[in-house]
Amino acid sequence: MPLPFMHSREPAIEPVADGAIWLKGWLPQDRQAVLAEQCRTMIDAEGYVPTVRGGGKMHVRMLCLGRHWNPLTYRYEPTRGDYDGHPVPPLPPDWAALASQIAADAGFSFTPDVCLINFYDDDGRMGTHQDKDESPASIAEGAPVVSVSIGDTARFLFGGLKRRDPVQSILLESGDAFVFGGPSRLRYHGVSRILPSTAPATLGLTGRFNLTFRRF
Ligand code: MD3
Ligand code: FE
Repeated sequence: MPLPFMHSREPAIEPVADGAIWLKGWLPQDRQAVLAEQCRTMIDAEGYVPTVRGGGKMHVRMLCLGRHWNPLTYRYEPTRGDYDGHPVPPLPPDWAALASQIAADAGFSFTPDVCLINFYDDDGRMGTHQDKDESPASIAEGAPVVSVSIGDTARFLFGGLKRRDPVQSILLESGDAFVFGGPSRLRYHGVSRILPSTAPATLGLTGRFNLTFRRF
């Protein structure tokens, strides 16, 4: 039986760039299991594969909490205007508290109001992009994005402020957190591939959930 605060690996804090802090093994396995189960339930009930401008489909299954990110307009909305018109499920307060705690460990004061859940199967990926659809006030006040990885390992690509800047390849494992703020907030990034069957066996999970907490 896993011990109450067992981690997948020894926790470590690693600054990757100015404002980009990798918190390896931050989330203990028992909390990973709880999050995995909550994500599974919510994505199965209300998740969808977003269709982007031009009609292509993304290679993740997505669910927005707190506010809906519209993949056709690249704007945040109170309802799912591009998909089914449903209201957006709320961001659970204990999830917001988790993100605040992670941000604090990275040196940021942060209260999120949005979480995007992305589910990646074996073929899941996300092209390189910038996250710049949050409000100008949020970007200006320096609110970070907090990411939590659960399940299979992902090859995460972390670039610079220009699309052609050099890219770092980082393996994000289950339980890792990452905080992107300050001068790293608008860096290009993406997920080039999932490493199948690498999730901790105790999670009973095939695939990867990524939670990104934001302040709209
Ligand atoms: C760097 N998600 O949802 S998380 C996204 O693994 C997104 O699902 C990826 O990119 C995923 O937009 C990457 C890491 C991440 C998230 C947000 C960032 C890195 C970031 C925002 C700014 C800079
Ligand atoms: Fe992103």
